[in-house]
Amino acid sequence: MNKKQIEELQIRAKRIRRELTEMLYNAGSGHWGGSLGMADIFAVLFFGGVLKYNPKKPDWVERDRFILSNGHIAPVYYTVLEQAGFFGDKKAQLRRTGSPLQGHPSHIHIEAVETSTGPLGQGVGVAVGKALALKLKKIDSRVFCICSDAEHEEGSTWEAIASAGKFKLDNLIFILDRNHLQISGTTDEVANLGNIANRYRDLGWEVFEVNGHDTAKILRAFSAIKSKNGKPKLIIAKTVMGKGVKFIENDYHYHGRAPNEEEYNKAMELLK
Ligand SMILES: Cc1ncc(C[n+]2csc(CCOP(=O)(O)OP(=O)(O)O)c2C)c(N)n1
Ligand SMILES: [Mg+2]
Repeated sequence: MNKKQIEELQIRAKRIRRELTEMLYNAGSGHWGGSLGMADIFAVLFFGGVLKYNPKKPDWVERDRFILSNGHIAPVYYTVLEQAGFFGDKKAQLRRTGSPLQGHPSHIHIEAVETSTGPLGQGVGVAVGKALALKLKKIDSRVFCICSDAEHEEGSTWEAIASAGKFKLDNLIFILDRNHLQISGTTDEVANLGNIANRYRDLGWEVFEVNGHDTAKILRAFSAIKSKNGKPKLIIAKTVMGKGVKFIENDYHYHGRAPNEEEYNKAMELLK
């Protein structure tokens, strides 16, 4: 990618941050901090030529499977699906009764949502199962799964990671939203995660680390993971919860809060 294309992705990420902020403000509830923190990664995945998808045919067999395991950051996902054309002209409101934009992503409501998520640790297990199924069916697609650091407090997450190593699922890519925060404090305060990279390596994974807000480096990380070497891949994205809205950055109280009117106005100034 050249400099201009990288700049376009940075502009895209800002637009994603603005639109998800508006979506949350209109809803009056939802998860703002983590959504802002993952906007740069989502921009590269969906608009940087990484993921294979067809908004007109969400069930296209050769699509890459994308799973947002930390389903609470649904606002960034919905914003991206909308910008990528998955919703056509339909406008829906977040968190309204009957709306497809449920508080957490729901496959029943949106076909493009590969699997419903929300319970921490659930999506990672499904991602491993889908990667194994693709191998067995000899379909040459990949599974991309975004997951959070608090999900690594769940025992079942580690069972899934161990299985992926055992089955040599080199068609599986996890992107870890490593913001060191969760709902009630830092991940260090709440649980001891140890050295996540080493734990994955021990279980047969290849591990990459990247600044989750540096578009050029994120692109480079995604191009480094193409090798079919029998190892599932983990990209640890070092992120800042609330990125782009200075006055909420790194504050876990914004894990599950939507902006009030004053915060919304201030945020939109910052995201111009
Ligand atoms: C199995 C399960 N336990 C508890 C919860 C409640 N819960 C929602 S988000 C969260 C932690 C959030 O931390 P993280 O996933 O790292 O997301 P971030 O705050 O960084 O966006 C918890 C405990 C849940 N959704 N699922
Ligand atoms: Mg976190």
